[in-house]
Amino acid sequence: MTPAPLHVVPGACGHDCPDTCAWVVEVRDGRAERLSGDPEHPFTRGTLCAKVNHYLDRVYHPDRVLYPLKRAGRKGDGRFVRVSWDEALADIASRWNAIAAESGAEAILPYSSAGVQGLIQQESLDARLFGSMGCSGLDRKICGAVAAAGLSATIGCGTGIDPEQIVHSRFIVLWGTNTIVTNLHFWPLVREAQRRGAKVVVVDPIRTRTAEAADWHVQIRPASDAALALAMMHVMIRDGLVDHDYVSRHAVGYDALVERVKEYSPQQVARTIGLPAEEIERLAREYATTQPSLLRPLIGIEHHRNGAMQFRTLACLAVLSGAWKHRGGGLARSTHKLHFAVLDMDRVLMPEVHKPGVRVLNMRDLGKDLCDRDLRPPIRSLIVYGANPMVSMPNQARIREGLQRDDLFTVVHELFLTDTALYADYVLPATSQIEHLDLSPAWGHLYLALNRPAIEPPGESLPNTELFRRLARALGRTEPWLFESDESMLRGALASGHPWLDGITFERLWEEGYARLNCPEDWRPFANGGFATRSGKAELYSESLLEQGHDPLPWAGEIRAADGLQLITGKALHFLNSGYSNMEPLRRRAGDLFIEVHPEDARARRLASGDAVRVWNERGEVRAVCSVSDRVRPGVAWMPFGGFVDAGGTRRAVNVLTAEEPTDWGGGSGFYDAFVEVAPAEPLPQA
Ligand SMILES: Nc1nc2c(c(=O)[nH]1)N[C@H]1C(S)=C(S)[C@@H](COP(=O)(O)OP(=O)(O)OC[C@H]3O[C@@H](n4cnc5c(=O)[nH]c(N)nc54)[C@H](O)[C@@H]3O)O[C@H]1N2
Ligand SMILES: Nc1nc2c(c(=O)[nH]1)N[C@H]1C(S)=C(S)[C@@H](COP(=O)(O)OP(=O)(O)OC[C@H]3O[C@@H](n4cnc5c(=O)[nH]c(N)nc54)[C@H](O)[C@@H]3O)O[C@H]1N2
Ligand SMILES: [Mo]
Repeated sequence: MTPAPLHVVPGACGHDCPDTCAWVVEVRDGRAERLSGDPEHPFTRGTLCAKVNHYLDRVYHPDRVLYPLKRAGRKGDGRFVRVSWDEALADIASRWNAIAAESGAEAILPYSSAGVQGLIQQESLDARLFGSMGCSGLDRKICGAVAAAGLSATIGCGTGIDPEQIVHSRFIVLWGTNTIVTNLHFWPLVREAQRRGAKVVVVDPIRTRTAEAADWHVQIRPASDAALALAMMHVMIRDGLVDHDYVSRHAVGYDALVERVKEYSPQQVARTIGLPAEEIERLAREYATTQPSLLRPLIGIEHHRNGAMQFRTLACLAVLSGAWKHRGGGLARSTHKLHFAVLDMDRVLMPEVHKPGVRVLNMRDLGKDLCDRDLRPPIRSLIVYGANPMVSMPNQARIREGLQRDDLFTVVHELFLTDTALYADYVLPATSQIEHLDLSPAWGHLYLALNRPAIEPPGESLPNTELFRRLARALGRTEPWLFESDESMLRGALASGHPWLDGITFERLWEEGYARLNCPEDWRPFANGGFATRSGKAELYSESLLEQGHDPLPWAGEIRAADGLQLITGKALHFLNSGYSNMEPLRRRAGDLFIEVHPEDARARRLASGDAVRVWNERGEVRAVCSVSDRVRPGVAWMPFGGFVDAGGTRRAVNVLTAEEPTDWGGGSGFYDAFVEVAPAEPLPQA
């Protein structure tokens, strides 16, 4: 018998990750046999990651939700029965129509995040449908928004140079980012720069894998980054290491900044930062004098109460050094806006059809808002897609309490019965990335990829876009723009006429898989100033911040101190946020939920490695295994974020310990300003 022919279909990873890898799927007889990194793609270079190497196990996982499910037990206990799409859609539509008639459509909250990160599956027809209904809006500020807002206060935007230009840098500071774990495909470029003579510094309170691989680990106290940047500026100003030519042409507020940083000598702030003054001095001098120097932050430092200020001060540092003038110098963060500024997003989202003036709720506050009896109108229905807030948002206990409300009607569109889905009235089956069409812009590089569907959706699963078409129909809507096809929306987005998209057509992407935006190779966005601030210059002093009630000058920001250990809950190697934590062998490799505690703190609490411990604060408690480790500083503890059971086997996540703590500005969440106590627990039950 001749074997069925093999089809090779190019696509791109849709996970919320800066790397957006291009992949190739080998399909035989309708079944994906192999999925591997595209060897030709300059960023992917033929490799995937610890998670996506198991992507096909995710696609064909026996636990995938394949049919619409209706709740048959109490919320949270996981009993569901299979129903038809028609039945589910008709029921959802009639309930929503009733809620809208009684309380107004604002009583319905669509809740989505970047679970599928792509141009149309992440957000397109949903924005048109829910926007035109006048449902509550969602302020999606959990990831990246604070960084962008903080940088914008100084340089007018949240992006910097093309990250690939890092190979031209000579002094690289990976500032609060764990590249080897979270941005793996960027690491070879860091290495290449190192081979060409660059020094690689990591600023992180934890000795991460990335810190271990760097030339210099600056192990600061959490949230003291702004203080460190101010002390570095103090040294640069004092020692004549400022690029005065650049600053005088392209910045405002220098004299006021000079006054301000007088309070931040390395001696004065050494204790706050938790480093010897000499180390701060040396970092400042090497950073200023080794050009091109590059600051590379991702997300880590935005998850503190002073998150925006931390980013604002980093941007000031890059202005004083004049590094923007040099190839590979300045600051490199998310490239998200570079893609979205050249694609025609208004064509996709159609803001003109949205009802104006609707209430907007911050995603961080889901638990609080669901439990708020005074909220007018109350949230009576929730539809969640591309997100798992029960695990990923702060204050899990409060979210659980909210989702348990009998008078809340919850719909979840998912691939798996996540912790959020367990509380749904309806769970609707979603496609995986190899089953739908999308365009994949990247937040870690400038390659735009087309993701082609490689296999048929299993069971009755549907892409997000198709779900919203069917919901619109069930709601009795007839406007043609609620039913536009996926391909038509993608073609529309590509037809912006922006020169960076010249020649990047749907046909070309279909054939070639991806294309680099037509950004010049040697692109130095701020070499000659041109900042998109109100003054048109880099704002070391910011009138706009003053108007919003903030200090117009950079300062250390509010650094929270409390009893107990400051708990950092960072990204885990084997999980993608909460994703993959339901899968063997990834769960096995990640092991039981653990907490890393410094030897001094362990001694004071009589803890040893391997001990079963309780970790708690005023919000809740989890069980973990203790790991005594000098990867953390005294006073700091680390736990991985993402798993869905604690070490005692209870379905609760580290976010039981975090609060809906707003950041200074930018609307984010101070996850990492959580403080906990740790004590021995009774021995864990044998696994
Ligand atoms: N394997 C894996 N990869 C991922 C993800 C995942 O879950 N797993 N998630 C993806 C997502 S959504 C994102 S946003 C990115 C995030 O990518 P990163 O920003 O690199 O990841 P984080 O773990 O959020 O934080 C980075 C580092 O900041 C440090 N940090 C915490 N507080 C401070 C501080 O006050 N100062 C300094 N200097 N450092 C601090 C943490 O210890 C951590 O090592 O990763 C993406 N990639
Ligand atoms: N303590 C702590 N909390 C954190 C963080 C931290 O570092 N520490 N990091 C924060 C950050 S940076 C982020 S980005 C958030 C992430 O928080 P979330 O956005 O909630 O991320 P995930 O947990 O990955 O949940 C995404 C869900 O989308 C589903 N999904 C995937 N593809 C599709 C699709 O095509 N359609 C539909 N309908 N669903 C799909 C996945 O199965 C998954 O369950 O978490 C934040 N929470
Ligand atoms: Mo994120």
